[in-house]
Amino acid sequence: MSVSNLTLLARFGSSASWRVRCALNYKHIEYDTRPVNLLDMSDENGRKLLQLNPASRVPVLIHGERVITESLAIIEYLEENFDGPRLLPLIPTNARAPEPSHCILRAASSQCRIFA
Ligand SMILES: N[C@@H](CCC(=O)N[C@@H](CS)C(=O)NCC(=O)O)C(=O)O
Repeated sequence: MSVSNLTLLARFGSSASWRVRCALNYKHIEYDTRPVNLLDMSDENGRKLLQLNPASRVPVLIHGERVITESLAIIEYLEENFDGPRLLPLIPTNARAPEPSHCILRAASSQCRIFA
């Protein structure tokens, strides 16, 4: 799959951004990074973030026309759409319980808004 149109809106010190960067690099996926200054979103990258994610949080992955927010959702998207080393264990869909993923999403969403 071509990856030339993969862009990550991210912040250097953001753990959620690093989570996605680790996944991208582990899978050897090429991407462009657009750094966002969460303290001043008046520049182009900041305006892009506000346009794509009204929650004004990074990371945001842009893949062509698709916009994906939430680091764990991005990681799952990468796993399902790109080749490379696996990030998640191979578990048949019908054997997965919904609870674990809900718990993980809650855990990730409980990250405090340090810039609010
Ligand atoms: N649950 C989200 C958390 C995203 C998040 O909180 N990002 C922080 C940086 S680590 C952020 O953008 N904070 C800006 C703000 O809260 O205004 C995820 O996993 O992507």
